Amino acid sequence: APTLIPILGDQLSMNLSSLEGADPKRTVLLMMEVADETSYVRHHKAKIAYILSAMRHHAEALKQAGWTVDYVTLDDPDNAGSFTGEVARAVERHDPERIVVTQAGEWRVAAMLEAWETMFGIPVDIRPDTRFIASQAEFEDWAKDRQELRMEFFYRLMRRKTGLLMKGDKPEGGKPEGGKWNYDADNRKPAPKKDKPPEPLTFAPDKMTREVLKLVAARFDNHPGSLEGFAYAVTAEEAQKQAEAFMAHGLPKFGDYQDAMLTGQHQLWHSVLSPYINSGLLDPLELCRMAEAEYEDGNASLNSVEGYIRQIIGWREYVRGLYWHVGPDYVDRNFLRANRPLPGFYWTGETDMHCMAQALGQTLDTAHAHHIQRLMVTGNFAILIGADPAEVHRWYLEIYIDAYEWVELPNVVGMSQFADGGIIASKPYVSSGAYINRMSDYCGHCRYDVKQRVGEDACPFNALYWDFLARHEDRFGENPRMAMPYRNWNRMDAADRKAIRAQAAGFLKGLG
Ligand code: FAD
Ligand code: DLZ
Ligand code: SF4
Repeated sequence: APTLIPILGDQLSMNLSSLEGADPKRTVLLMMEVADETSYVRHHKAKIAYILSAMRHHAEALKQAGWTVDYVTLDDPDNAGSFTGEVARAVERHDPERIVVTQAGEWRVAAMLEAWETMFGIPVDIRPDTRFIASQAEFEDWAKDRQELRMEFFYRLMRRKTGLLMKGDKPEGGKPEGGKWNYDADNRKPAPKKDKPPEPLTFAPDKMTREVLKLVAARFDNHPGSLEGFAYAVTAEEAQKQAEAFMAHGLPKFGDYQDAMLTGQHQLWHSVLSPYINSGLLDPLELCRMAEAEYEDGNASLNSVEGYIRQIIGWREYVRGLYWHVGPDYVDRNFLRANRPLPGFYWTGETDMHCMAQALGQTLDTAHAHHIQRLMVTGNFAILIGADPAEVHRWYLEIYIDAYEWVELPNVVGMSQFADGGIIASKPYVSSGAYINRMSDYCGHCRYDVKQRVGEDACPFNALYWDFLARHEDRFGENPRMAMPYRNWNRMDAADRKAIRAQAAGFLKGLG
């Protein structure tokens, strides 16, 4: 009897742990398009199209490599609609002697896998996902006995483990390249006037992708987002092209303009590789080695390359470790007791705030926005208005092409909404319009005046920011990292403070 190896939609890697040691002649790989996964939130149409097309292309690549693939499509009339239902049908079809599977990326699906052994009465070998650099045991070992779980320290451990940008033969005892671990201070340059960002690569949909686009348009008409101009890579080869283009044209300025925002641009000097890394088409460590080689060859500066590597072996690994560390009820955290519904314009992009219209519009068009748009525009606005973090979480999970719960949840609930009370972030990521104005060209195109705090034309972020601080003074007033803004707030005269708070109240009332 064969071994059955289910391959989930974010496990599109040839070197998956479940495939290790498997004999292609005695193995059936099972890939399943199922309604539960396409609909557990209202995913952006392009996200569904990307995942289904990448799955179909990966199935072809696996067959080319000599594997037997049993592929169940979404429109199969017998489709059971869930991973467990489809594995049950496959067990009937193939009568396997055992199931081998790589651990799922989230609590919800991990629980399904755990139930299979009892349910089907055959051994189920759930293997760790070795595409991550740190094992969960390593993360737990690092986290135990620590008061604070700061990314920076975990990152240093990963630098030592990988030897990336480490001097000396022995990475464990070695020194960081250039003498510092982190060059973030060099990475806050505002939106450039002269430098033109590289042209985004586009991948014209082939026949297989066109079929998927048709299926998604017909079946997920009520989901947010657009399929028009769908141009994502859907194979490992295409994703590799995008990676090479980024290394050549984006990486050299990645650090400098990491936080910059420009009207009409969602890529800038970013890589737009997260969808491919997260679904398995690209290997995170390999990308870091490519970036390191660009530094060694003198093509990219240390601040850019260190910054890029930190996002991957630092942030990405850290949020993944944290996701499993904090447990499934993290999703219910609401430290600030925020309960406002997310405004309707998050699903339409229709607002006079130009920064928001830009970030939301790009998101609805492409299912992507870069980090600072997610954190300091849409995320900032949501925390300032006191939006319900569970609802904010759902929005991010459904709207971004790279969103799987393990990576999205800590970024949203912890980093962006401070709903975990400060496990990830040491202070809330909030700002007035001044920050957005400094880092972008948005305010010049806006009907609001970023310099004003009160009145018809005042930038809403200003009053909302001060009102947020005032509302939460008992929580953040003593936080040393918030000392400066509180000093400024308390220095304003009482009448100004009152007018600002009235302005914020008026705006919030207008949101309904
Ligand atoms: P680049 O700017 O080119 O960064 C390089 C790579 O670093 C990315 O491809 C990604 O793999 C990794 N990375 C960077 N920052 C992070 C981070 N904070 N956490 C994990 N990995 C990171 N990223 C996701 O992959 N999925 C999400 O659902 C997601 N949700 C987010 C929600 C919020 C509120 C915020 C603030 C950030 C979120 N991020 C998420 C992180 C980050 O915004 C995206 O990884 C990034 O914008 C992807 O675009 P890029 O590939 O061009 O990134
Ligand atoms: C996100 C997603 C979607 C939209 N559709 C599928 C699908 O039809 N089949 C599948 O195997 N995976 C899909 N996924 C990704 C899964 O939700 C993902 O593999 C799990 O979240 C893993 O934990
Ligand atoms: Fe955004 Fe305010 Fe600038 Fe308008 S003025 S773009 S609302 S920060």
